[in-house]
Amino acid sequence: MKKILFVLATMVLAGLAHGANHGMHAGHDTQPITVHAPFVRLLPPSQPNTGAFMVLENTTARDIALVKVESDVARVVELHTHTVVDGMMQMREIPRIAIPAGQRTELKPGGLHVMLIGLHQPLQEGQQVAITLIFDDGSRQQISAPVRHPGSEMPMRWH
Ligand SMILES: [Cu+2]
Repeated sequence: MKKILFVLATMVLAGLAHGANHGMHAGHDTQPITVHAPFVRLLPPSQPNTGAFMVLENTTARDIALVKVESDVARVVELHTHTVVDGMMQMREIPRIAIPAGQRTELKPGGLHVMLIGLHQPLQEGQQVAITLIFDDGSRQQISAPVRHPGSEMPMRWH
């Protein structure tokens, strides 16, 4: 019973958050991109850089790309991917992350990610990081991503 109540409460809260989001974008009837399970990776305080991860779902019938990300917690924010160069995994900056019509693009450790470079202060576990996503149609979406250990993300299955 407790579990059911929790699930209901979560649904209600998610609904409220969704409604609030809509209010901020008076010009748009619906939010074209739904952001699932965003988080920022907690690293030791000595690390000046970290990554932000999330699943971006395109609920429209047109292709959309993430082209820029802003956050006040870091000096520079970049879009990154991982590639293998001479057998070594390397990160590199990319100009855009495509979210094809009706599909989901997953940003995850070892893959596509948002790179937060030059953190102004060490992040604390549980802290909420405000992140602004900017898409190629000029629309902006504000999200809040909790800071957590890389190993503690909720298991997600999209199949
Ligand atoms: Cu990176």
